[in-house]
Amino acid sequence: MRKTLSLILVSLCMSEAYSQNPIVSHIFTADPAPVVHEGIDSLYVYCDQDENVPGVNDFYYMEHYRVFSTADMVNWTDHGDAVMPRTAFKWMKQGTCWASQCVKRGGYYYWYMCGNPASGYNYGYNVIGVGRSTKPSGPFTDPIGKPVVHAFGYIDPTVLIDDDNQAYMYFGNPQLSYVKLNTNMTSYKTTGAGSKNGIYEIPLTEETVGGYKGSDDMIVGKDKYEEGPWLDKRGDNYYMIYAAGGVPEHISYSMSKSPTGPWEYKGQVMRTGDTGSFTNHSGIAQFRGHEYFFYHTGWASVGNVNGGGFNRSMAVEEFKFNEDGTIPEIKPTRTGVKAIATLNPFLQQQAETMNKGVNIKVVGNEKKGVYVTGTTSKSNITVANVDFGTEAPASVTIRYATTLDKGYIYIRQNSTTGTIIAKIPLQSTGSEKTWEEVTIPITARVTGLKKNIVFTFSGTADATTGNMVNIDWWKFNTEEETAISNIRTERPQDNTTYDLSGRKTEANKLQKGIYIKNGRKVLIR
Ligand code: FUB
Repeated sequence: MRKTLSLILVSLCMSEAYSQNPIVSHIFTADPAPVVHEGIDSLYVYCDQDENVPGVNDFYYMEHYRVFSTADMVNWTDHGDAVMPRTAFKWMKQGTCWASQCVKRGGYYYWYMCGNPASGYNYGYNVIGVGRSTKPSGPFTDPIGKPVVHAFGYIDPTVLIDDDNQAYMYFGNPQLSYVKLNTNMTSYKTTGAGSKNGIYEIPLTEETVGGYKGSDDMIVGKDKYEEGPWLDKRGDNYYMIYAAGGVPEHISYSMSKSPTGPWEYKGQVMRTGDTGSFTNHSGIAQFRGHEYFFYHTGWASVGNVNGGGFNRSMAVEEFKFNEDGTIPEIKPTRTGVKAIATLNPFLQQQAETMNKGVNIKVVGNEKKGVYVTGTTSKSNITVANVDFGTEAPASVTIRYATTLDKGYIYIRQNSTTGTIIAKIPLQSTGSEKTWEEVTIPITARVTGLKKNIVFTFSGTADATTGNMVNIDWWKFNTEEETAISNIRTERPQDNTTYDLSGRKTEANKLQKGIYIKNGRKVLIR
């Protein structure tokens, strides 16, 4: 469903909302790869979803790639669980959707990812593949039906298209290597001086990455490249940022004046700290003049599952490059980054745009539609930094689908127990996929900048589906907009039909047009 998030820019001093780390709390997310695609005023983060099941898959079990985007740094839009289905890549083994990165070239977005090959495919131990889409949030499909490159240790691809249009893809654990991608972005040049069939290996020394692993498995020197490379460029400086040191990992970096090195080790960016995850994986992106550093932690708890090394969650910090181009040390924080814009509640907002989600599911993709499911009366969705301005809304419209005839969605100020702004009675729409728009009057006057508004739920989940309600989008309405909307105050009891001016109309006198019956729009053709 089309993203219509639109934001009013405000100065930083007007807005004190913070993202709060981790940035996604309704699922576990790992290996963040941030990017601002040319021509789109949002920051996207591509990642994978940790779905470790203790006792079943006690390792990195990931079956879904995920994409999140933001325009304000405090509310993130979850683009669904089917943005790049693993099943679209027949050669990729189930549950091995590991780290990734997406770049745009021409009219296509290319999402590079890694994992293990499915049984029956003779691709060695690790594979790096690519999905392609015309949209940044997909759905992505397999353009070539095979990996781009494969061999033991070929994981964690990072891609940079340089100013001369040559694209470089680095990857690897424990060896850092790169290829020069062809302009089709799905294959690489298989010849080149100093390469083995097009694969260039970076010498891992104290000079290039601060240290190396000795024959007795000990780290020799101050540091050591491990995995998760991130290739980027600012001015004429190239950056290689990577997880280092063995586990627990920290983040270190090297710099060069060329995308192919020689690389010079510069030091640690994020030290091993109390992040609750023994791996770390980072990426940087510049958005509206701010530099952001993304990494992962074990900080989120999802439902009753605690975070940890196999249940990770993405986080973000703002930083500034030093004057000489080096990167300062960045500390992990719980507060995260400041909002850079407010969210306008008078514009249609997707339900999957949120600061925090508890006991909810976000499913679908841009083609099928993305929506949020509230599953229990403990489900809630927090939207941050919402600016109602000076005119209090008179009503709110919500597009939902439910099989329940009991229960409510509440919209509250500030917290899950805050003042109720609107109370939306649930009435069965016929099925979980039959959508209806309902407009409800506001119960508490609200103006100005609100730190949060929170959607909470009451009722009992459908015994068959385990769900309560699916929400597509919501929007507050001014008095003027409300005057031409149908207002439902409670579950409608009669079948009276109204025209859009609110005049009662006899059923046998309906002309062509839109009417309201039982609080639902009826189209007479
Ligand atoms: O997420 C699986 C693996 O853990 C990634 O490929 C590594 O970078 C590490 O974060």
